[in-house]
Amino acid sequence: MKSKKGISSSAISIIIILGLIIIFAVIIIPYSTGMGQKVTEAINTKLMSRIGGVESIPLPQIIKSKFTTGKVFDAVIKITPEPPACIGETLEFSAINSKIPAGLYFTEPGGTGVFCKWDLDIAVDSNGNGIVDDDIDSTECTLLTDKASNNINGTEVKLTIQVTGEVEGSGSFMTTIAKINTTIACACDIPTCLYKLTGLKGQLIKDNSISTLELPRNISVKGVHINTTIEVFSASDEAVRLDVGNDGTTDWCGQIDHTRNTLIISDPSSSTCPRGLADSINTYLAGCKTDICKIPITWYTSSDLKIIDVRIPYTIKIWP
Ligand SMILES: [Ca+2]
Ligand SMILES: [Ca+2]
Ligand SMILES: [Ca+2]
Repeated sequence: MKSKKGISSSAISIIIILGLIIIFAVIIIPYSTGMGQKVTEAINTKLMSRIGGVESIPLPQIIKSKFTTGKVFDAVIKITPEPPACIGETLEFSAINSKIPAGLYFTEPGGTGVFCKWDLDIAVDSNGNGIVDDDIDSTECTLLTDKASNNINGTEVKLTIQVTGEVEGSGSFMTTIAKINTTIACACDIPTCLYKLTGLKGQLIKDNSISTLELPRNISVKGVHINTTIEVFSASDEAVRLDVGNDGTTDWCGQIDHTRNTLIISDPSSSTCPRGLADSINTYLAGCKTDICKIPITWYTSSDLKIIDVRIPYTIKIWP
C-alpha cells in the first residue's frame, strides 16, 4: 500500500511538472520570442510522433507580432537614380534601405537571414497563375532594369523581404510597392531623347576636369544622372565633388564605392552631402542670356572616371 501510494504521488508530481513545462513552452516562450507558430507546429509534430494515431491537439496560433510592427522589419525600395528618370534609362532597384532585424543579413532564398523577391510589374501576371502581384521575377536584392526603350512610366514594382532559415521570426515577411516615374522630356545622347546632349559620353574625368552641359534655358531640370565607370580607383580619396558654374561652391558630393566599377551620380536628396545639381543648374539657366546655355561643371576627384552617359529629365518652363 505504502509503496503504491508513493508511486502514484510521484507520478502526479511528474504530470504536474510536465504540464507546467508544456504551458511554459506553448504560452511563455512563443510570446516572448515571437516564434509562436513555429513552436506550435513543432509541438504538434512531437505530439503526433509520441502518441501515434491519436489526433494532434490544436494549439492556438500565436501572431508573430515582433516582426509585424514595421519598426525593426520593413521593406523599402531604393530606386537609383532618384526619380524622375528618362525613358529607357537603366534603373537600379535595391532592397538595401530596408529595415531588417538586428543580427540578420540579406541572403538567397533557402539561406539563413532575409531574402528578397521582386514582382517587377504588379499589373502583369508573369507566371501565368492568374494572380498579377505574386510573381517572382527576381530574387536579387539589388537589380538593374533592362535598357528597355519602351515606356515603363507608372509601372508598379513590388518588393517582398522574408526571414528564412532557423532563426527567430522565420517566415515573417514585409512588402512594399514603388511606382516608376519616367519622363519623355529628357536631355541625353541617344536618338529617343527630346534634346541631344553632346560631348560628354566617353569623357575621361580627372581632378579639376570640366564637363560642359549645353541645355536650352527654357527648361526646368528635374534631375541630373551621370553614370561613370571607375577607371582608376584612388584609395586615398573616395570622395567626389562637383561644382556647377565653377564658382567654388560644391553642388554635389558623394563617395566612391570601391567594390563597384561604376559610380552613379544622381540628384537630389542626401543627408551627408550637398545634392543640389538640379537646383544649381536651374539657377544657372535662369541667369543665362542665350537660348542655349553652356554650363561648366568642375570635378574634384582623386580617382579617374569615365562618363558612360548623362540623362537629364526636365519639363519645359512656361514663361510668365
Ligand atoms: Ca506581376
Ligand atoms: Ca502571378
Ligand atoms: Ca557651384
